[in-house]
Amino acid sequence: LSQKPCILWFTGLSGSGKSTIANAVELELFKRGRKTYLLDGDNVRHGLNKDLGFSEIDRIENIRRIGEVSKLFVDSGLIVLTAFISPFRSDRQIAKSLVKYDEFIEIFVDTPLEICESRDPKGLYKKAREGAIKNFTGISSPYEEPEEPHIHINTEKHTVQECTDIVINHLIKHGYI
Ligand code: GGZ
Repeated sequence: LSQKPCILWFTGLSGSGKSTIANAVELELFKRGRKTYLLDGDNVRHGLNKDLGFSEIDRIENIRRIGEVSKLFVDSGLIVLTAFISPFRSDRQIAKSLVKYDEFIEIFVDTPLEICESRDPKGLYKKAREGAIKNFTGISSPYEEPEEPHIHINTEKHTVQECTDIVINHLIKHGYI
């Protein structure tokens, strides 16, 4: 089965659904016989990037390393999925610039702050509001929305399955799979 290697770069707030959708897309690609690798906080922030926190400078370095690792995986022929807030436009632009123009697909997981905050599965927004967590994205640290994402997912309007289909259909339409 053929595939055109690329990076599916998911960006959005904490609790927006990036990881959920990225995992569902990866499962669908696996079912279709495609080779993938998913980078997320679980396998990156606990390992390669465990020396980094959430200051602006650390987030910049976090995304820089993730971009470089993603590039290596693209070179190895994989469809890479990344699920990080990646709040700064300039950092996403740098990650994009590391690969060929058609190898980077920016996916904006657009869930309003109020919805993310109402979900708050780990209680992080509550802690951020109380000031117990500093520099929390959306509360005390900025999130710069993508201006022209390749895929804009409005999660309020779609189920996880529909969000997954949107991404898969984009990959089919543009000849990645
Ligand atoms: C944002 C934070 C913070 C702060 C801890 N701000 O919902 P989660 O828990 O699982 O996802 C968030 C995750 C964000 O890490 P990223 O590597 O994606 O961020 S970035 O791209 O900006 O470097 C959240 C948790 O880490 N978390 N402190 N202050 N999210």
